[in-house]
This record gives sequence, C-alpha cells and structure tokens, in this order.
Amino acid sequence: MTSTTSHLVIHPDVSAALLSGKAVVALESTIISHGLPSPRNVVVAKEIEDNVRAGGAVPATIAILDGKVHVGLNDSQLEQLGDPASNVVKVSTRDLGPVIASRANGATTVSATSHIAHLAGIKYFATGGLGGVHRGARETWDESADLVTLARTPITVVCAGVKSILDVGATVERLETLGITVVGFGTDRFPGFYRADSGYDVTWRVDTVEQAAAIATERDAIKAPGAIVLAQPVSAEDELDLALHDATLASGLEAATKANISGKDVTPFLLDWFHTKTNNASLEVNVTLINANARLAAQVAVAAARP
Ligand code: PSU
Ligand code: MN
Repeated sequence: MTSTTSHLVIHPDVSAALLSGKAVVALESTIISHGLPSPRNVVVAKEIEDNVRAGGAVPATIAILDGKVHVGLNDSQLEQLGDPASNVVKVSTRDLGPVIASRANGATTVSATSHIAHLAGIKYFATGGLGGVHRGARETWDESADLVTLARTPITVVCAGVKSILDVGATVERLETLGITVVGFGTDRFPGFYRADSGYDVTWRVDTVEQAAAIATERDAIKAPGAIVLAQPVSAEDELDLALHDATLASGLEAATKANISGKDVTPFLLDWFHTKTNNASLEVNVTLINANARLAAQVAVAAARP
C-alpha cells in the first residue's frame, strides 16, 4: 500500500523496505528533467533504477508531481518527468514550499533530494556530480545550494565529485568549511566528473563498501550534522578526452556569459552545451558514471543494512 507520511507519498516498495530495514537508495530527478536530453533521459532514469536493484537495494527516485512529493516513482511518472511538455521546475530546497503550494511539477536537485530523502529515513543517495562553487563566483557569488544543504543533512551521497564546469579548488575548500566528509572510493584524488582526476586530493580514502558503510554508521552514531560525499571516479577508459573537455568548457563559459545565463539556468546550459558540442561523448560519460554510482550506493547501503 502507498503510504503518506508528513506530506510524502512513499512508493509501496520503498516503504516496505524502510519498514523492514532493507537497503534503499534515493535518486534525484533534476538529472532526468534538466540534465539529460529527451527521450534518452527516461531510458537512463530506468537504467539508474535497475543498477540500484542490481546492487541489491530498492531505488527511490524523488520528485514533485502536482504538488505531491513522491519518494519512489513508477515508470509512467518517470516518463512524465522526462517529457519536456510537463513543465517541470528545477527544485532546490528553497523552491520546495512554493512548488508544492502551487501544485506544480518539480525535479529535485541534490539539495532538495537530500532533504526529502533524509525526511523519509533514507540514508544513501546516488547522483552524477554535485553542484559547487562556480568559476567567477568571486563576482557572481554563484555557489550551488547543494553545498549548504549537505552541510546540515546527514546522508551519504555517492557521486563522481563535482562537475568539472565548476571552480573545483574553491568547492573543495567550501566542502571542508561546511563540515562535509569527502571520501574517495579506491582513490586519493578528488574525481572531476567527466574526468577521473580533478587535480585535487581527498582527505579520506576507502577501498571496500564495508569501509564506506562503517564511516556512514559511525557518522550517524556520533551525530555529525553533515553529509558524506563518497566520490567514485569514472574509469580511465571512459573519461572525456582532456583536450575536448577543456575546449568545450572554455567555449561554453564564453557562450553562457554572452547569453547572460545566470542563477539556476547556468548548470543545465553548460551540461547541454557539452552534450551538443562533444557529439554526445559527454552524455555517454555522464550515463556511465551515474550508473556506476547507483550500483555502488546500493552495495554500500546493503553493507550498512547487514546485521
Ligand atoms: N549532476 C548531473 N546532472 C545534473 C545535476 C548534477 O550529472 O543535472 C544537477 C543536480 O541536480 C545538481 C544540480 O544538484 O545539477 C546543481 O545545480 P546548481 O548548480 O544550479 O545548484
Ligand atoms: Mn547556482
């Protein structure tokens, strides 16, 4: 039976898993509605869920439909989110109240997804790349709300670092200041989303899912308020060619400035620029890494759920 708790509509598979202490992995929906092109986005949304299942956990994709906050979606709801005609708003934590109140459709970012997942009692979350400090932030103050939300939300987010379109060095500093624990999975280097190595170190490293689960369990026990970012790099064979990456980024940043793109439109604009200008090579990297993250998050959640 679908349960409705504190304004959340929880999918029956998700609520059954939560009640019996089984592994659940939250998934965001901005990547479906604003990060990937239609119609591939819906195919990928289902693939991500299948990877969570293959890792032994129950997927809970989070989104707002007609003002209802859903934790776990069925296929037709995933299709609705991926349809450009559905008028889906990009929803960060600040947008939750207004979008729910106006009974609109919303795709949740890392920020809003983390908040809702924690509210629902879900401890693991998989995504592609986190938002962070944008290049030029010294003038624009453009820093993703992902960072401040993760500072106060005790969840474990599996990702491929932060998007390489950002000022990675500044983001790494902000992660430290905000009390967010960054752990490399099988690496000492902070991954760079489309690239395996961003050029920065991580403070902590694990090599097994059991070690990752132990860190999350101890964080919960000691009630540290911030998230754990478990950063898994894309493999060397799958990463985007460096010269192509750098050239695309430079032209994309210039185009964004010329077109006066600001606020919440910056990230979708740059992601779309990459997909178009690299003939979808960046899209394939994005899909590969998010599927790998979904599987890893499931495995860590399973390890943590073991008695
Ligand atoms: N990672 C991806 N694709 C995306 C995003 C992340 O591979 O579309 C989204 C996430 O939802 C993230 C958001 O929270 O971009 C950050 O947007 P902003 O920079 O406006 O905070
Ligand atoms: Mn921003």
